[in-house]
Amino acid sequence: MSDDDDIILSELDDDELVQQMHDDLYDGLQEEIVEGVNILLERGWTPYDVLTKALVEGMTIVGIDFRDGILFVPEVLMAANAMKAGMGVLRPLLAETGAPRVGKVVIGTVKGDIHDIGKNLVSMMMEGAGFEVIDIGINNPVENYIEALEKHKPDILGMSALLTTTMPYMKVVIDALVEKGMRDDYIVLVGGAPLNEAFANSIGADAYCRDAAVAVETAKAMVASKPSA
Ligand code: B1M
Repeated sequence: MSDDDDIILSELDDDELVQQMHDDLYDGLQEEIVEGVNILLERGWTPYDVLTKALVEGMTIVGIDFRDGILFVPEVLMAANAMKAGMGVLRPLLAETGAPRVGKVVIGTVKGDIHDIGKNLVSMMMEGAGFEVIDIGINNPVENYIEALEKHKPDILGMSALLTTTMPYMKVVIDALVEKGMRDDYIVLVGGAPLNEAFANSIGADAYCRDAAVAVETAKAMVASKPSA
């Protein structure tokens, strides 16, 4: 039993509730996260604010303690699942903005990498901005990307990598596109915490996206300036 059992989320003011949600995310409490998300929405918060201020900021704290050896994989996995539960509530709301269809995106996490929260967030935000998103999941070898590109013929290929050991695989994918003469058919956007602009340039991507909001802005701008647009 923890003290948290006595806390009634709906009785907290917004700041306290967000703070409590950071704690609940840290403790991997899915039900409480879903409840907190719903309360903030009922109080008139936008889905985007709930996502960034209650969930993403909470996950940042988890990331710091994971890095510092205070949290370990099982705890982080629980936090990730709580985050996903909260994102599940927000997903339809973010996709519901009625924005006109602006383009198509195939997105996936690269081979060897199973991190998907950031990618899922990018997908949600892209959907909300009017993109059709085909999410091919995690741990994708080159073949999966090529198959999805040939099948869906998107405007954009998005790749995510969260590990310094998996980010070089993005170049493997881009090199394969070049080899097959497909590279110029797509805008290639890359993202993930260990990347930066210099890395994106060095592997031949069109742009590095620091976060989901930048991904949406970059995608919109690049699709709009495509010769065929
Ligand atoms: Co892992 N992990 N993890 N992990 N994990 C990191 C990435 C790490 C930085 C933690 C740390 O040490 N501080 C570290 C990597 C170190 C490094 O390589 N430099 C690490 C490690 C080491 C590992 C393992 C090796 C641990 C182990 O087993 N010993 C292992 C590897 C597993 C594998 O992939 N093969 C591992 C496992 C896991 C879990 C399974 C427990 C879990 C993942 C669960 C899941 O995703 N379903 C997990 C988590 C949750 C993290 C941290 C804590 C959080 C990542 C996250 O979800 N962040 C992370 C620490 C950190 O990043 N601070 C860490 C929140 C998310 C919203 O942000 O993903 O950055 P982010 O996405 C952002 C942007 O980067 C960008 O937009 C997103 C939204 O704003 N973006 C894109 C991302 N992808 C994009 C694609 C785009 C555009 C933008 O395309 C267009």
